Amino acid sequence: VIIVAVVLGVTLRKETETNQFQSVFLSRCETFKGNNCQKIWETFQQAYVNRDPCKVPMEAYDPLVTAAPFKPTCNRVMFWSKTKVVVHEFTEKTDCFVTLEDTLLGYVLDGLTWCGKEGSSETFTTDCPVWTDCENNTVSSFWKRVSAAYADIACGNVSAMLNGSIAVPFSPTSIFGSIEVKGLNATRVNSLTVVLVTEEENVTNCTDASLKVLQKELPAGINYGCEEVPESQLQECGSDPQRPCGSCW
Ligand code: N1C
Repeated sequence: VIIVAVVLGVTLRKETETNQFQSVFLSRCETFKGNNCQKIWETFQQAYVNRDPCKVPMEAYDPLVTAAPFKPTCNRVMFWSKTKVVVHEFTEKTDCFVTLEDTLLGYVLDGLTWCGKEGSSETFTTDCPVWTDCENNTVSSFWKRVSAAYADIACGNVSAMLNGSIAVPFSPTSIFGSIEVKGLNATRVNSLTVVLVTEEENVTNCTDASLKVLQKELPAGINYGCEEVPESQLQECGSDPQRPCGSCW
């Protein structure tokens, strides 16, 4: 009886882990109208279920990107690196900019952890490998794949919020540096404006060496600009929803 109870208990616990994750996935997905969320969920799962969580390449999510495609977005795309809280505080308040987390796939998976296991059809949300454990892990490969898709649909003038309070605001190994910058399509994108968010104690400014590296990495034909914007100015700017887009810096 004890063995049966333990086996049953473990099975039930696993089922709830999958079910809990699935219900978060589906309820977040349903907030975007006009999508087949059940189909998107099934396509998503196929990327990692029954696989070694360290052997999920970014291509595993290709069918997902096909099932939930990104729409071309001109002049509103906002990338970011090491500014997750500030950028979303800002974009939440104005309709001028769209981050990946404002799109269906970015919104659904933001802040979540998931992985599969060989020989199992479950989704696990604990003990999943992270970047430092292995490069091709379930979660990093997802962000790399959707970031590539997001860069690919960017058009016109794009922006990137970087952190002026750290020594190296542009890192070529970040997702922004390694995937998004290189993935911009010069036939569609005119310019990239770096919004370097500064605080009272500025560590860097627009003349920073790492930003020279960024300019070099930018595909030929895309113009570059940089604005130093104090965090207080961002907050002020975001608090006035009537303010015209593009007047914040
Ligand atoms: O590696 P980063 O930043 O440069 O990646 C940020 C960059 C943004 O422009 C987004 O479009 O890549 C996209 N992106 C996300 O939208 C995202 N949401 C949550 C990348 N990563 C994202 N995450 C998680 O934060 C994910 O787990 C990843 O590893 C971090 C990236 O943080 P970063 O180093 O500040």
